[in-house]
Amino acid sequence: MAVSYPKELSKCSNEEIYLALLEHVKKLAAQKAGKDTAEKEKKKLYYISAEFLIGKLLSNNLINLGIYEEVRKELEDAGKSLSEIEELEPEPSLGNGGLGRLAACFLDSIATLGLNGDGVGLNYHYGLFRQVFENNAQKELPNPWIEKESWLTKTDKTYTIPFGGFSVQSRMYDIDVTGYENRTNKLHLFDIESVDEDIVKEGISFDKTDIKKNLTLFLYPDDSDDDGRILRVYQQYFMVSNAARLILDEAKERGSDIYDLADYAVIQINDTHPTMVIPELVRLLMEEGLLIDEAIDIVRKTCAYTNHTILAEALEKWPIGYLERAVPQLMPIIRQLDNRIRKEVRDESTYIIQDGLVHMANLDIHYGFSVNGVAYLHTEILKNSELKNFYQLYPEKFNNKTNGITFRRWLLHANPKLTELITELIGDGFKKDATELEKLAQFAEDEAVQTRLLEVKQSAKCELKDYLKRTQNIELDEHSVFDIQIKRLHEYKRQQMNALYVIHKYFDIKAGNLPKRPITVIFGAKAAPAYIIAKDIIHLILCLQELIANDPQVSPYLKVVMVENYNVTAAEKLIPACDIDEQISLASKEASGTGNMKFMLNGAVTIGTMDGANVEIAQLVGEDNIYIFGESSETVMEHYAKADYVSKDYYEKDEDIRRAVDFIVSDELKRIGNEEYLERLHHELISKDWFMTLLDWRDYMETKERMFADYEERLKWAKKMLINISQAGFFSSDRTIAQYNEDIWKL
Ligand code: T68
Repeated sequence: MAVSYPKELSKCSNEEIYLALLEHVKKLAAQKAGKDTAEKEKKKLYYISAEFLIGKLLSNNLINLGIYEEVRKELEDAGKSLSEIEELEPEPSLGNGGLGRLAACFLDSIATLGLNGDGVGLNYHYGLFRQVFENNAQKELPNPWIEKESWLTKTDKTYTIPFGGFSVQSRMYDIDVTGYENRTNKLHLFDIESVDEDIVKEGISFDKTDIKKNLTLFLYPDDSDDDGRILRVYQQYFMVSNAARLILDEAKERGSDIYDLADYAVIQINDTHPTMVIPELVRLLMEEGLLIDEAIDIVRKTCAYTNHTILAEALEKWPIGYLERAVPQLMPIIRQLDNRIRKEVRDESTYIIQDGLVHMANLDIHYGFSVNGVAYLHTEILKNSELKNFYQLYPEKFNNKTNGITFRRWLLHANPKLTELITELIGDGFKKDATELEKLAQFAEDEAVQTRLLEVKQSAKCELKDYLKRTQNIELDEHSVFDIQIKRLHEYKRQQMNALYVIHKYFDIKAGNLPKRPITVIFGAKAAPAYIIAKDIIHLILCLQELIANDPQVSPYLKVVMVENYNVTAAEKLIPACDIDEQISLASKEASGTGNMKFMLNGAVTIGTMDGANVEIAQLVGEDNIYIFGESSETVMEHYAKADYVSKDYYEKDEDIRRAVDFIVSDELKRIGNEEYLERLHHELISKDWFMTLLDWRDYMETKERMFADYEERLKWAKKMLINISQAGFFSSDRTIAQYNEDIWKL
C-alpha cells in the first residue's frame, strides 16, 4: 500500500506529508490489528499505568511496520527530510520519568513478542508540565499535545463512573502499538468530555475542586494541598474503574463466565497508582452477583504488582477521609479486605489500614499473586529490608524482573549510524535478538573498528550540536567531552553532587590547572512543581551555566548546559552523543535506572555508584569498562539505621568540599541568582544532606578525574565503548517481557 500524499510529493509541505504519513500508519496498523484478534487467544494482559511516556510515534511506527527505509528514501528523492517532518509531531507528555518510559518500552516489546496485551491509562490533555527557564529558575506551563489529527482514535466505548455525589461519563481513546514486524496492540486512554482546558490560569494553576472540568487535565497535579491530593484519588479511581469494566467486558466477549476470569485476564499494576483496581474489581464482581469471598478469590489470581522504588514518599497512603469523599463505594470493600488480613495475619505492620491511612502497596501485596522489583539489587532490598515482613509471609510471591529498554527506539531510531556500523560488522540478527550484540566483542581490539566507532560518536555529537543550536540556541563545542546527566531532578539522584564537581573544576581552572580537553557538562531534568530543593538545584545549575559562560578565563575549558524541557525527544538526541554518562544516585535508592541502559547501548561509558541496574551493568562489562565509586548500599543503609551520617563533618574536614559548598552562597553567584534559593540549598547540604552527597563527593571527584585522563587514550576508550555496546543485549525489554510472561502472565 502506497502512502497517499495530497499532491506530488516534492510540492507537499512538511505538514501535509506528516498528516499523510500519520493516516497511512494508522491504516496499516488497523489492518494488522484486525488480522491479529484471534479468538483462540483466551488470556490477555492489561498493563495499567498512570504514565505512558511514549514519545513521538511516527518513526517508531515506520520502523516497526518495516517501511521506514522505503518512506525515508522516497522523501529524500523528493528533496524532503523525514527528520524535519518528525519535528512537527508534538511529543505527548503522558509520563514523568523512568516508570512511564518503562511502560512505553514494555508495550513495544509485548507487541513485538506477539503477546496479547494492552496498556490502560489516562488521556491527560496537558500531560506533565512544559518546563521553561526564567530568571535562572524553572517555570511550569501547560504542555498541550492533542491536535485535530493525532495518533488518538476516538472509540465508542463509554462508561458511567460513579464518584461520591456525582458521576461522569468516560470515553476511551486508542493509540495503536505496533510491534516490530509483529502484531499491533492498543494503548487505551480514558478521558471525559467535560474537561475544560480554559480553567488553567497563570502557569499551571487551576481550580482543583472542579472535578468534572479538571479530571484529565494534568498528570500529577500539585499535591501539596488536600485538594490536589484528592484530585489524584479521583484520577486513579477513574483510571481503574474504566480499566476494570473494560477487562470484564472483554473477558465476557471472549467467553469468560466471570468465575474463570483469571484464565482470561491478568492485570499488571504499575506502581501503586492503579491499586484501587483491586477493590474496584471485587466491587464490580459483587455487582454481577458474586459473593465477596468468590470475588476476592478471583481478584487474587488476577492481579500482579510491580514496585519501582524504596523511597517511602512514593509508597502511597491515602487518608480514609479522601476515599470516603471521592469514592465512598470503595471504602466498605477496602475495610473488608483489611479485616481479612487482620484475621489471617498477626503482623500489624502489614495491615492495609493503619492510623487512618490506606496503605496502597500493602493492598497490592496481600491481594496480588506476584510482587516484583525492577533490578536485582532492588528486589533484594525489598525482600531483606523494605518489605521484609511481607516477604516472610509470602516468599513465593516475590520475584525480580530487571528492567529493559526497546532497542527499536533507543538504537535503530535514535542512532542510525551506529546501527549501520553494527549491522556491517555482525549482520542484522541483533535487531530481533539483542544478545547477538555480544558478537561485537570479537572486534574489541580491532583498531579499524575502534576508529569507526569514534567517528560515529563524533557525528552524533555534531548532530546534537545542530539540534541544540536550532531548538534552544545553545552552542556546543563538539570537540569537548560530553558529560551528561539526564533524569528527573531528585536529591537521591544527586545532580547537586555533579554541580559541586563543576564548581570544583571552576576553581581548578582559575588556578591554572587546565583540563586536557574542554569539558561540557550537560543536564536535563524537570523538578516536581512543589519540590522546593529540587528547584533550588536547578537554580544553582542555571546560575553556574551563566557565571561560567561569562567568565573568559574559564569558559574555553568548561561549559555547563541545562537543556530546557528535557523529554523523550531530547533524550533521543542526547544519548547517542554522550561520552560520559552520570548514574550517581545514593546506593540503595535508585531502583533500577533505565537511562544507564540506553547510554551503554549507545557507547557511552558510565560513572556510577553500585546502585540499581548499575550493579548488573558492572557485572557484565567488568571493572575496566565502568567507573564505580562511592559507598555500598549496605553501608548507606547502615548509616540510615544508625542515623549517624553528619554532612557537616565532611564539610568541615575536607577543604575542597567546603570551598565548593560555600561557593553556592558566594557573592559571584548571589549576583546572578536568588539569594534565598541559594542560601536554602547551602543550608540543606550542610545541615541535612539526606541523600549523602558529601559522603561520596571526594571519591566521585577523583574517579571523574581518572575518567577524563583515560578518555585521552582514544582507542582504549573506544574499546570500552565497544564492550558496553556488546553487553547491552541483556537490557532489551524483549528479554524483560519474556520473563514477565514466563513467570507472571503466562499468556
Ligand atoms: C522509576 N520510578 C525508578 N517513579 O526511580 C527508576 N513514582 O529507578 C526505575 O528505573 C524506573 O522507575 C522504572 O522501573 C519512577 O519513575 C515515578 O515517576 C513516580 C511518580 C509518582 C509517584 C511515584
